[in-house]
Amino acid sequence: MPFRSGFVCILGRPNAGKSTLLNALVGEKLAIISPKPQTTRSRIQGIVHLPKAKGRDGAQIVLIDTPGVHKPDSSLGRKMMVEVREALEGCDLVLVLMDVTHKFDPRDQFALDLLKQSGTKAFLILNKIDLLREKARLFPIIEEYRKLSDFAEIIPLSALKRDGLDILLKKVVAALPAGPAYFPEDQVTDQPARFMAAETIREQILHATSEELPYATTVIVDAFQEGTKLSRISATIYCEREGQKGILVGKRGQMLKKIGTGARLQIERMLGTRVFLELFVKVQPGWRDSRVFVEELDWRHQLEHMMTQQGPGETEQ
Ligand SMILES: Nc1nc2c(ncn2[C@@H]2O[C@H](COP(=O)(O)OP(=O)(O)OP(=O)(O)O)[C@@H](O)[C@H]2O)c(=O)[nH]1
Ligand SMILES: [Mg+2]
Repeated sequence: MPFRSGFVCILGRPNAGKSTLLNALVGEKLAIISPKPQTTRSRIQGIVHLPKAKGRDGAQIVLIDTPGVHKPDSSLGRKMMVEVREALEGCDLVLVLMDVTHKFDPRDQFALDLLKQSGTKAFLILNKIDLLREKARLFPIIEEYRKLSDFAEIIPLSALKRDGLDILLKKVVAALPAGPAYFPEDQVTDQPARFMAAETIREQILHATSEELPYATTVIVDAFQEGTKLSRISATIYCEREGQKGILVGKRGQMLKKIGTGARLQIERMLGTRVFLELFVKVQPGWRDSRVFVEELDWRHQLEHMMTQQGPGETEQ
């Protein structure tokens, strides 16, 4: 059989476990995770390399993690939904992820409507089965979901416990067309380390803060110098109000220190070098509603800007 490859979009409501599934399938921490909805803000590719083995064709799956489908009420939210639509464009298969512990509601329907518009073949993934006390409960749930849309497969699994992933991978590969490997074998994502570092800092903020603050915060890496032994990173955390800045800095800088230490340890693991991380906090009133600011946050946009500023061949990552 020929080598198979294709683009597979992971779609679903906030908090369904899309990023957890991406990381589990790729086997690396590429996307940040949190129990708070709307954690992911831009689409990220994660590449699964499957060499030819006994009983299996060789394949490359380019997974695309997306922001949770929701009705946006800010420029940031609208941009997140643009990211979802762009990810759906031209993909070969959609994995619609639903949290099996939640009852289907109009917000899930919104995700199904997007799927319908795209007209792409889809699998329904019922995630978080580890939370079902009685596994027999799955059968009526599967029957209920079967009526909702014309899914090619319905696969229950637990992304967190990595239960059911082999079956999923097998079915995904079988659904992909014959095609070339799009990425070299050592590449697992399209997202440069510079932006993964920004996301890692944001993940620490999501875990350390509550209420409005996680949503009113964003991170931009201002300088990123990767060395062989030591890497130097300087980043700015933007929030919307002075009070939020106070919380982010904390008493005698304690909160910022906690965020910085947590992020540094993870970035050190990612880069394989020691990291000197410098963090600043700035107030940017109403940034979530500034179309220009939100556009500048887009890492693809930042990357393009850096390329034109530095000229080809001189790019820091
Ligand atoms: N028990 C259980 N929890 C899970 C599972 N998959 C994900 N979670 C948890 O669900 C929460 C949300 O996970 P994410 O992967 O960030 O969800 P997401 O769909 O990417 O969310 P957004 O980026 O906000 O759209 C986290 O607390 C995860 O640990 C699962 O299979 N079982
Ligand atoms: Mg996510």
